[in-house]
Amino acid sequence: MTLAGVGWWRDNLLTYSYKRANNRNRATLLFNLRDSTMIKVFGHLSPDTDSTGSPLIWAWYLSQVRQTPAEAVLLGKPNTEATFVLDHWGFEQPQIMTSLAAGTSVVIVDTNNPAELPDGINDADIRAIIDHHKLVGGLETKGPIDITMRPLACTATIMHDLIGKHMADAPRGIKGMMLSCILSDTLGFRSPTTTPTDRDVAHALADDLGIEIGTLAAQMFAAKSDVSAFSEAELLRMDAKKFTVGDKILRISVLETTAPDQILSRKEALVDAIPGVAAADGADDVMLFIIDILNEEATLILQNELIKTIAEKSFGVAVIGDTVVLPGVMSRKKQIIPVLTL
Ligand SMILES: [Mn+2]
Repeated sequence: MTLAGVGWWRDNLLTYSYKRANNRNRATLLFNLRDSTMIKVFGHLSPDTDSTGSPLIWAWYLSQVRQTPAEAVLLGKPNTEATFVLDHWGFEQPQIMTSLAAGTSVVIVDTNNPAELPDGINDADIRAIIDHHKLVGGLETKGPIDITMRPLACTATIMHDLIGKHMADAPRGIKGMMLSCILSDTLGFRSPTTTPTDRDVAHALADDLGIEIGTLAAQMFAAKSDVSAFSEAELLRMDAKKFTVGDKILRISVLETTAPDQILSRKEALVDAIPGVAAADGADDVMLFIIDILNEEATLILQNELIKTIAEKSFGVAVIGDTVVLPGVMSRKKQIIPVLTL
């Protein structure tokens, strides 16, 4: 075909599509319909491995199995473990969504807490929620929707069950991502949140993939522990949830690591950064727990009298220095939030 011929085809096809769209309003309407039917699947702000991987798993399931166009997006930069896991299983980093247009179709995974979701979440068209956290309240939907919340350690474990027999069609990357999400949320089965279902699903996936769980978990935790590139303020916000204790609003921050000394060597600088972070985030104070994954204990920083009092009353420990070690404490959800008292 000559160059002129290409031009003729291009012009005529454009005319044809324009005529088919009838008028500008109809064209705009069609565009908006197409845009809003592309479902965005996302987890919480400050995405960890489960909030990065589970949206990819569910977007695969919706698009490829249910024939419903969907894409995974992130509500922020993934943490170092999630970045490692994306690369390890051959995924591009999903786009980071900075604003949510009203009416966008969304599926929310790994949280049901509006404080961990974009502003205007209730103006979106929430199609489904899949989560393993306590019901917080505050989300509003346009109609009845599918909600699946189960007391399992990981969103991906729930998805494994929901996807059911179609797991046989899942590509290696999806299965691997599922396994990584479970190893991350269970801290390699060390966290007391781990259920027999999480273990069984993880072992079945590892057998299927022909990989050794201990090796993958060690690589993931090494990636998570390399926090040298982050500022003190970034560390305090990396995995932090707001919680009210007595009349105080606290940011309960946990850092899961196999190298606690790397963080504890920055203790003074972390303590100096706390007032600024608390003020900027509308909290009275920050409680920072450094979770030692391998030794299965937490070190809590005691930067002032308020935090010392909370530590004594909540964990029944006598505090003397500016840190306290809490043996066996691994889970904010199961062992920290429920006992905090002032
Ligand atoms: Mn999770």
